[in-house]
Amino acid sequence: MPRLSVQRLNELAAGALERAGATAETARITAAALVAAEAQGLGSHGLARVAQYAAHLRHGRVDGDARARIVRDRAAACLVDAGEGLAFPACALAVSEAIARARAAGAAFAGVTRSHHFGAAAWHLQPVAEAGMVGLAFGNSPAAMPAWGGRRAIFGTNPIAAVFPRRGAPPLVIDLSLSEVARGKLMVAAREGKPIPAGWALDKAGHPTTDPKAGLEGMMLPAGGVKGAMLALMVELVCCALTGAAFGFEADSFFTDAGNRPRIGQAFIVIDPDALAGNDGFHERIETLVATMLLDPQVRLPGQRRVELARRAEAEGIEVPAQLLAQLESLAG
Ligand code: NDP
Ligand code: PYC
Repeated sequence: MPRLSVQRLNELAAGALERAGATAETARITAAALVAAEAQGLGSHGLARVAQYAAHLRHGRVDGDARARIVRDRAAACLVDAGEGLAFPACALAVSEAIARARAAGAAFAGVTRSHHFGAAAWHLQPVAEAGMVGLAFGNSPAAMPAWGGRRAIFGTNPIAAVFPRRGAPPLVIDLSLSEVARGKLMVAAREGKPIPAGWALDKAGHPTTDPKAGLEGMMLPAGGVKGAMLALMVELVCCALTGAAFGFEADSFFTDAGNRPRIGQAFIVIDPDALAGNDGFHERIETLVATMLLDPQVRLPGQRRVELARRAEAEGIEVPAQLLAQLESLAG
């Protein structure tokens, strides 16, 4: 498999997005997030999304010239309008606002409306951990799961993420979809011609399937049954009722080139531990829990695997399937 440096992949991904109509700055920020996801082992939210975003730019599903801006603003809360553009610049603005406001107020909420796919949810929280604060991220996505008991897709796979900084160690990073797995994992399995485990998805007739293509045409199953479905409902409400964004059932699939502008929402909460237990108290509590967890040698901390993979990718480059690389090179011209 060809191996490319992180820098070369950034150039290719940014080139592809710019050629499809994104401004140079939007293309740069978006490419950095997708390459970082690939480097962290999240192929479902990495380079494979470049072609998807480029197709959305070309089909007018996303405005390549959009400029994110703050449209509502009160004390520790603010709302960013992504302007129907790619999500990454809008989320970066929301997170930097939330950090600044949490520093002043102790905690802050920043919502994003009229947005698009925001990739791996935890990516956006990196600056929060670097600022020594706790961050939570929520995003809704096009309908892929039924309400509990229903047969029609209404909620997205609706990822949630959290970061908790540590002193002298990588932050704890918890980052998951509220479906059994991210839908992007079906996209990757379909590309590789591999079956998916039973329990991930239903086909369009509502029967359990191990065929990723049938699963993409059908529905995802919620993580943990009714509890995942309730959390997905909560994410729709936090990301859309609070921001005015479109619900999952109002947005066309990201996995098709044509469709509407999804106009979905994201939300970020930032909390300064210094306003609560105090920084020393916060870190003592975190390390006590971590040390207790690690007494069991079978346990690993969430987030560490991604950091190690990213370090290795930075040093050794990233292996990219030949077909995916050819697609990237062709899109970048
Ligand atoms: P995974 O099932 O791959 O991982 C879920 C979480 O569990 C991660 O934090 C992972 O940490 C942790 N974890 C898994 N196994 C262990 C273990 N043995 N010990 C400790 N921690 C463990 O996630 P999903 O498939 O649900 O989601 C993948 C990505 O897709 C996420 O980044 C998510 O944000 C993104 N996504 C984005 C969507 C969007 O619309 N933008 C929609 C859906 C998903 P670790 O990373 O360290 O393995
Ligand atoms: O991977 O679950 C997912 C997803 C939903 C929308 C886009 N990707």
